[in-house]
Amino acid sequence: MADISVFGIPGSPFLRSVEITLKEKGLDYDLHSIRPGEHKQPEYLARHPFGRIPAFEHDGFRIYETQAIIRYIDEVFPSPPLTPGDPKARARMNQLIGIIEWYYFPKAGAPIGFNRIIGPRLLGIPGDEQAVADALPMAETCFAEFDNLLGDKAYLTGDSISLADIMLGAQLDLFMECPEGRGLIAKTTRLGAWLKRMTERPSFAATQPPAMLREAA
Ligand SMILES: N[C@@H](CCC(=O)N[C@@H](CS)C(=O)NCC(=O)O)C(=O)O
Repeated sequence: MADISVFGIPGSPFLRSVEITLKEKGLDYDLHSIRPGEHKQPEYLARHPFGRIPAFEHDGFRIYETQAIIRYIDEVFPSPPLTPGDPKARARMNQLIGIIEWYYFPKAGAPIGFNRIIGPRLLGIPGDEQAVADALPMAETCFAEFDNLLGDKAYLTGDSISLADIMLGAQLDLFMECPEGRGLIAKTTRLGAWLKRMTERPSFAATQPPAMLREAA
């Protein structure tokens, strides 16, 4: 049996992306939950010098950065494949992962999610309304583009799920706990139905964020 360990703060959509990938592959793993703040302590920093969530270990091989982790899992455990064989579909997957990492998470999901969910619910810090307002235009652009890139397909890159569906599904499911997230998805044409399909998957059901985060806003 694979010796797989995942480290992080439950509720992190990046941690959840790794867990969902493992569940989709039918792999067992040990989840090492840490509390907020522990990710800046020496023990965790030895795994992840940048102090971000998650970190991963397989048979003594340690790696961090979510897309590197899930691409590794997909290569080492190829069934079912989560990377399209077709170059154009694979490029689309890579493009979406880039959008999530460069635009959506740092400029929309993180500032809005922190001030609506993580700060008030997990850390007891009141939300910064200006930070939410400043992030909204980028969130609008991202939702419009996710909807556009999905198009009429069942999943982001075709008829079956890819790593991009997993990463975006984990991000948007948490974002739906904010009124801004629910408002934005209501304006899309097909993204809402896609997110429902994703969150109904057993891999999503088995990796729900903690109730205290889901009860937000
Ligand atoms: N590029 C990193 C981003 C990870 C990331 O930003 N994780 C967030 C949680 S969703 C985090 O660690 N936040 C805590 C912090 O920044 O201190 C990855 O893909 O793993």
